[in-house]
Amino acid sequence: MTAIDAKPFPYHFDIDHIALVCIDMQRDFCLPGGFAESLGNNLSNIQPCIPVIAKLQEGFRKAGLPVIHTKECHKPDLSDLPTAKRNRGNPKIKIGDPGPMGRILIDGEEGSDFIPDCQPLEHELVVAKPGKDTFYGTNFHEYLMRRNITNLIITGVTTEVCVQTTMRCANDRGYDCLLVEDGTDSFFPEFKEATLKSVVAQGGIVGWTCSSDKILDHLATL
Ligand code: TIU
Repeated sequence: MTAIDAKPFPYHFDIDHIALVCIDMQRDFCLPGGFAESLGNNLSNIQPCIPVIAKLQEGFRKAGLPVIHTKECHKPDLSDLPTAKRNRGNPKIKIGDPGPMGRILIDGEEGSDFIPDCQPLEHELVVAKPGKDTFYGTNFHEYLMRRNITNLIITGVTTEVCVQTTMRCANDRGYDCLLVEDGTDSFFPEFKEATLKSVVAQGGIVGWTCSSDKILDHLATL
């Protein structure tokens, strides 16, 4: 067992049971012409976490620790897209419609691929998920249980949507989760701040947070 200085108290973990989870670092969320921009979001708000996540990926890989990537996307026939989701957002351009990076949020299209700075390595797990919760409609839980992974270091976009949803659902399944403060961003900075505060409130009701340098410093000592 080892520990990182974190909020609301030190985060204890065993190095053999930890993984980095990078949520939805896709062109559709981070680049012009994608899903997020179609919803009217200001993309500049989520750029700061990109180099931080790239550095964490490098640190985990150097330490020989698992890096897991998720991507929010749907099947080309839209069979996994509920009407309740398709009907939300921009009424003029919806999930599945053609955009500058291919069909919006569809698996296999350019927009649903990862941004160049956060590309998975060939052997790393990529979880294609139809929802905000990484466990919904995927084999994520089975994968983690098979590898005896109990501790998740969580990063990605957007903080209060897929990141927070996944963190809460992971906590309900028994995972100890740490959300990296500078390794996540929202289109709404106030929502990011509220999420960071809410997960550690009430004695860490959902988990822990800390900055990436604390994790990277710790990995460097291994
Ligand atoms: N719109 C928004 O903030 N997020 C999403 O739709 N998905 C994720 O958070 N990945």
